Amino acid sequence: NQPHKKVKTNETPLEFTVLATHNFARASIMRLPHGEVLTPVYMPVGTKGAMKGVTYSEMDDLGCKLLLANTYHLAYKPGGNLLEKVGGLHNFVNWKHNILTDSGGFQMVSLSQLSEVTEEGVTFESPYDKSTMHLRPEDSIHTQNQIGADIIMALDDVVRTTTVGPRMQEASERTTRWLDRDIAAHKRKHDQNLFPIVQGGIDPKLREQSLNDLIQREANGYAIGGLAGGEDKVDFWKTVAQCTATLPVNKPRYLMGVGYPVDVVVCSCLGVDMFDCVFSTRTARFGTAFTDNGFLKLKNKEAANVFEPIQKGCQCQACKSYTQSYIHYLIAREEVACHLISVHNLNYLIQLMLNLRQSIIDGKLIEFINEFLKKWFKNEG
Ligand code: PRF
Ligand code: ZN
Repeated sequence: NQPHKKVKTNETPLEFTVLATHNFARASIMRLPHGEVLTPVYMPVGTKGAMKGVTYSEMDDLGCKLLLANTYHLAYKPGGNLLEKVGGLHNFVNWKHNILTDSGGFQMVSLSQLSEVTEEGVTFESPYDKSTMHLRPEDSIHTQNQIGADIIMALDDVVRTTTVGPRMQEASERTTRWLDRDIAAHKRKHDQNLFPIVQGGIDPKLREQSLNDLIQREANGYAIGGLAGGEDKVDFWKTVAQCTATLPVNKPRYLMGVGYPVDVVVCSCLGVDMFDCVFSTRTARFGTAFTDNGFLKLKNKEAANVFEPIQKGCQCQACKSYTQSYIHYLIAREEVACHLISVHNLNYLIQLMLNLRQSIIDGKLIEFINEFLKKWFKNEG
């Protein structure tokens, strides 16, 4: 297992080149220490240093160039020290392309009622063994430096999107104060990009304050956090639009936790460049596949009589080799069914982004959107 060579040696670990635009939508190339990423991009989530049900070599075959992992899970096991000793997560899992790590706070807060947030940081009781973990901005960045991802995330104070009043304001302002501690603690500025996370819920004034504060800190890219948490769709879109309209045009924008096909298409049109979500693989484990005509529930008995692939023309392993009927039969019996549907869903999203991106380059985004929406909502009349 050779250590992976970094392909970029310039002093800045991120170069972002916009190739074409259509209104707010952009087709770009993001150059990172482990190679180029074409954006808009969907990033599959391998929470614990592994994809659920999909190997890294399969991710490579799907053309994935940027994967997501979580600091909290990796800090718990195998731990930052071990990962540092083997030369980082890339080496540990033998992944030669890019990795992004989330900072951990969001997972701690969303995974448990047993977490407490103070100005110092997040304290959390592990659901695994009841041990307590303290995660201050300094700890999150230290662990992320040890993990060695190409993009690392600021520790943010995340509250429910629908929270209003002083607690939302406190969370948003604390996120900025923690960012300054993150920046001070960050020891690998030459080869790891620290992305701040815009907070402020769905309140335009708080978002504006957060945007202004973070933009002043001049990062290589920015994330939009605190959304996709049960807020109204219109509030969601308005907030994304406000953020993309204000963030610098020459830097990548990452919308956290969004990966529903219609949402990634709409938000790409609003100027988002990066997405991540566990939805594609989670829904696959419940037997649901993404198709051009919307969701396909392979558990339904109708599938037993369909002797065609999940999606005609799809080049994934599942569609090239198997019928819906066979996958329907497998679901009740074998783990591999979830695996096949996961591979298909990941391939679907990766290809969706590539097609959308190409349509921006070809000046055909409108046609692409018309076609996508017409097919996606076909079954709903
Ligand atoms: N912050 C962090 N990770 C996240 C989010 C966030 O706001 C979201 C959005 N709900 C998903 N993942 N650090
Ligand atoms: Zn497929």
